[in-house]
Amino acid sequence: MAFETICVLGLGYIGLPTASTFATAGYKVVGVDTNPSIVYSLQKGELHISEPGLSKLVKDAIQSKNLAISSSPILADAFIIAVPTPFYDQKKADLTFVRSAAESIVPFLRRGNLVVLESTSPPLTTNEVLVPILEKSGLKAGEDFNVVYSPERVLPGQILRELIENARVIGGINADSAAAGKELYQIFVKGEIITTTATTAEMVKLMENTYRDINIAIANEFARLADRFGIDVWEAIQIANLHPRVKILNPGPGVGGHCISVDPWFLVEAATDITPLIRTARQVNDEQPHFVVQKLNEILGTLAGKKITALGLAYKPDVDDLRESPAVEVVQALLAAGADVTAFEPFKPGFSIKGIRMASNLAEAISESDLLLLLVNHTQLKVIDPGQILEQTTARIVFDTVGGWNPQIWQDAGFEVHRLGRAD
Ligand code: SAJ
Repeated sequence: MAFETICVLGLGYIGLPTASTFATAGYKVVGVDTNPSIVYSLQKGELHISEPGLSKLVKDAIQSKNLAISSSPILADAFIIAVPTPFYDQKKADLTFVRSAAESIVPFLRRGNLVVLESTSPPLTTNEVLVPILEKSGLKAGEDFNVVYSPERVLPGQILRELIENARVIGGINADSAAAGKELYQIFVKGEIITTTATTAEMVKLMENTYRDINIAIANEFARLADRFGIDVWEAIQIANLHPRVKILNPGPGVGGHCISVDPWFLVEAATDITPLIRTARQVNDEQPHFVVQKLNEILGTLAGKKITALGLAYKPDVDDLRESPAVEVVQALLAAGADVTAFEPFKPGFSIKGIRMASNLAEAISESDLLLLLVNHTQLKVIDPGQILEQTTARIVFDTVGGWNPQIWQDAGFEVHRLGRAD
């Protein structure tokens, strides 16, 4: 099958890099988004999301005239659906965007086309949700056109590199579909391309993120145990990880982002009766911001009226993404407990949270403070020199939730140091 025109639906963190990468590889691509302001800004070459290298890639793609941005699909050889799959408050997957993207393809679907679903989805979505919608075209999936599920597995902050270098799983509704999907992604993927069934590919994606969630949950429980038994969890993890078959992850204030904190629920929703471990891990990680707040209450005696400087609000180090961020949950809980919170997020100094004072730089954030709270291990927060800031802050207590600061150096500079997972 020869692909000449590719239509990518959903121009977010995955769709936009994917569309631009196909375009810079020489293929005609139409990127579709239903949000008019995204279409308008992209047509002017302005990005609505931030990811290293993406701005240049999109500009190159648009300048090459291979990438056009539109609000509706066109006739194409391949359609790639890369829309979000959020979840409702009841922890249920919301497939509204997947369904409407599929519906929008129906009038343009032709014999010989390939349709790819990339959005993270509950098991069986490709076969039981996507295929019936596409067959409204009167064509038969697997005979007249091909359908695959191929999840994105790239790490925010490293999307452009991982898109090309990571192994790619292509799950077809039949063997011909899988072969067509492999041919499409061979255009730019340098990692291994593995073909399998659509449902296996759906499970692979959910299993990867669930595995990571459970491993972070055990690290968070180890931090609580270390605190209870009077040891330093960071030291214990370092020693345990010398074992050749042990790789414990880092504890922290919780698990955020739009993937790991969401995807395991898709499995719990799909099979509640057989997923107690997955559910419990989610609950452990969701409770972690409150564990941090409880520790702060113990350190300060009370939170009411205490001036706390929260350093970092992003969901993880060195990104500007605050979605589902545990750091944001911590500051909101501190506010609810009556603390006077100032926050500094170096990647989004203009961000605002009701009731929180946002500082535009470090000096402003720390000047009037009782306690400095490190919530995100951003490189520029990790390298703060306690000796240098001692005179700039009224705070003499620090609480490090991410193991970013060397306790000895901070103590030597004159601070009382507390760390998550370390009884002091
Ligand atoms: N975290 C910890 N301790 C750790 C590692 C992470 O507390 O040792 C926290 C982070 O601070 C963050 C959250 O977990 O709040 C998730 O961060 P992450 O770096 O583990 O993952 P994401 O959400 O940025 O990206 C994940 C990746 N999945 C896996 O590593 C299995 C990525 O490859 C996926 O493409 C992405 O989810 C996705 O889109 O599904």
